[in-house]
Amino acid sequence: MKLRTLLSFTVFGLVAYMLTDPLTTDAQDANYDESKIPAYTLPDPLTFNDGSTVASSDDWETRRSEIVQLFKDHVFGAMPARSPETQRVVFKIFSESSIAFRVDPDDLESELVEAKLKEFDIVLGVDGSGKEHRIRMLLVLPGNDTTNTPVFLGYNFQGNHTVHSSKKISLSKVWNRDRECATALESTRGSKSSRWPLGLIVSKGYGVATVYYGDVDPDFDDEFQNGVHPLYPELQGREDNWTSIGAWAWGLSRMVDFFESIPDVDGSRVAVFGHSRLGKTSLWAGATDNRFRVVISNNSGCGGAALARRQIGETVKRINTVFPHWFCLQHKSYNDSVHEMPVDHHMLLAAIAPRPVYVASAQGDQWADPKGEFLAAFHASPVYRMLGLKGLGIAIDTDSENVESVQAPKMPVLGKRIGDRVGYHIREGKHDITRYDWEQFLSFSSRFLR
Ligand code: GTR
Repeated sequence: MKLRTLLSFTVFGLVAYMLTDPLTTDAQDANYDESKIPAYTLPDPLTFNDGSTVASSDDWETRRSEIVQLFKDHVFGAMPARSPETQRVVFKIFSESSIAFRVDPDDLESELVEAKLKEFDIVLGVDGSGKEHRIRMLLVLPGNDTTNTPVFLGYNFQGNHTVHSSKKISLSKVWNRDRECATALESTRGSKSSRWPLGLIVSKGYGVATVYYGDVDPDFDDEFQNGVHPLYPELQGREDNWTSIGAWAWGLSRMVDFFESIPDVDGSRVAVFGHSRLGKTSLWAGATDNRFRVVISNNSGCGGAALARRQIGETVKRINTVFPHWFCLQHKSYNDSVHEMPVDHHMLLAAIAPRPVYVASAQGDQWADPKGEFLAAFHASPVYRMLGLKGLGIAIDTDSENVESVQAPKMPVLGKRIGDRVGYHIREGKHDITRYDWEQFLSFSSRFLR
């Protein structure tokens, strides 16, 4: 074929692909008009399944367990039960080195901070065929000889080596999300470093722990044949099947088991965070495991912090269709009847109470419904208030404190963090994690991790 013919075929193919790709067309065709949101009533996190009221903080743990169970049954699926056996940690150190980071890599005059890099291979279990399931964690610690460090724990999307350009970090050797190559390319080192301001985080005395999420479960629909799913085959073939988000959340809990077994990290001071699908994951991990001291979701949208009933931007039907492995079978039954779900996502945030939860949105990320993320934070807040704590704690059009019963609060202004135990910000810009986001996570968390 002549080069020009090949080129025109390629351009034609690309245009045809862009017009037919469900990700592009659905995002364009989605509803972004507030006036078209159907009327909805949110289920009340402070009413028990039997209709009785959660009268006092003594009732909360029982109601919280009910909410978590509802999310298992209707949204994210079941999880392997915890036992001393599943929590037994087997690991080995893969590498250990020293490094120094600029607090601001764009400013060569900024402070240089010492840090330690450690890589661990952690065994999560042995599947039916006798194959060990291992993950590799990158742990970045402040200083040179720190113990009991509070850490931010979160997955990365494309391999540990993408968080910083240092050659001391090993290249990811598993399925790569963008290219199906066995080992990641050298050229991708540090490619996501703008999302990981390690110098800034370390300068505040925190560590960072990260694992490539595909190490726990590759992110495609293979009917749960790979990743950690073969470890628990009994959790498949049911309406509340163990999903990919469920597997990633479970993996985060196993990482806390690991922290509890090493001196470097204080396992009781772990902030779990995640962006986008991994923000949905961090919320689910935070709800199911109360060892996470702080829970942070960034641009998590549909299936994360955003209220499903608003049906604006990404919808339950669309997410279930394009990413069937993220949610359980039962969740698909709400594709056309989201109002029948016994939960909405303000209850996912509430299930983290009394622990602090932070929700971050971006103005240019309407697909994730920033307003729905904010409203979920707002409607989770009465739970905190019932517990004698301040949730979002916003006063709306009045001077009084804690006016969290007002039905239609206004969106906070761009670039201004609000809240108390429930924190929120919306910034300018697109779907991403920025240094600004991190500055907010750090200052929100400092009260609880110190
Ligand atoms: C999108 C998806 C979102 C979000 C995002 C991501 O395609 O529609 O729900 O999770 O991916 O994870 O980057």
